[in-house]
Amino acid sequence: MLAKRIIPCLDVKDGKVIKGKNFVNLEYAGDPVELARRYNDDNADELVFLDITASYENRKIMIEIVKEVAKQLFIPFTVGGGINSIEDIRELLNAGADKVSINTAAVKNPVLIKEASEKFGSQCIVVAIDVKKENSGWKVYIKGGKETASLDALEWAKKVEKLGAGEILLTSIDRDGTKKGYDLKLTKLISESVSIPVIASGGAGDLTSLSDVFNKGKADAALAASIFHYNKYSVSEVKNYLKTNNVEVRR
Ligand code: 0VR
Repeated sequence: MLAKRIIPCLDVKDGKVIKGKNFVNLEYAGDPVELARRYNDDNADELVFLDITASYENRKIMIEIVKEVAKQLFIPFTVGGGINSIEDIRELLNAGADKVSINTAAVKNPVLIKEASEKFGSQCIVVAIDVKKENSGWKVYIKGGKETASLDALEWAKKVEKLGAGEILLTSIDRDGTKKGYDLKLTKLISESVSIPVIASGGAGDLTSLSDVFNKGKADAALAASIFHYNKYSVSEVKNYLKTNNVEVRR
């Protein structure tokens, strides 16, 4: 059994880390370089950086910040936000990212997943899937949760695996920032339907929500933002709790 990973997430808007609830009401939560250094030193297994307002003019800001953040890290570094071409991916990998996270562009142009995996290796390609619970299932949203993709989350997860995605970053918009716990039914459904790793995201709250997402949600990794940025827990505290509750984590 592979050890489970704990992954802090820096949601970045105009060069600053922000945090909201359900992807709205965004508030300042810190400096990306300072937080990256803190999480690297606090034994995080990986770090995710999401530029949530990525557009062309922000693209250049993003590259410079990615370079600065990468200098703080000795752990795998995933960067997402507005990525929509092979060139964007190459630029970010050259700037120090180990992996990229593709969301909207994957929905609009699925063959990008295939091309990028073939070119850079599937281990570099994370497909982010943001979802909202609707009736009996979960629907996929793009553009920072602002637009429905008219896709069923389970069908889309299976498709991105076939296209060559190396990992899925699965975010519940309903749970984002609420600290009510991850959407365990969603996470379990997707984790048991694909053979690539699933990173659960959205809702991390008390320590039991972390053990639950592994034990009940069957996730391979847990991403969290609020509990870390607002110092509810340190990464080390989370990992020590998991170790004492029989969840295998790295040192
Ligand atoms: P917590 O629930 O605070 O741990 O948040 C985890 C996760 O939902 C967030 O780090 C991140 O995925 C939220 N994402 C986006 C966004 C937030 C605001 C606007 C857009 C986006 O596009 O991912």
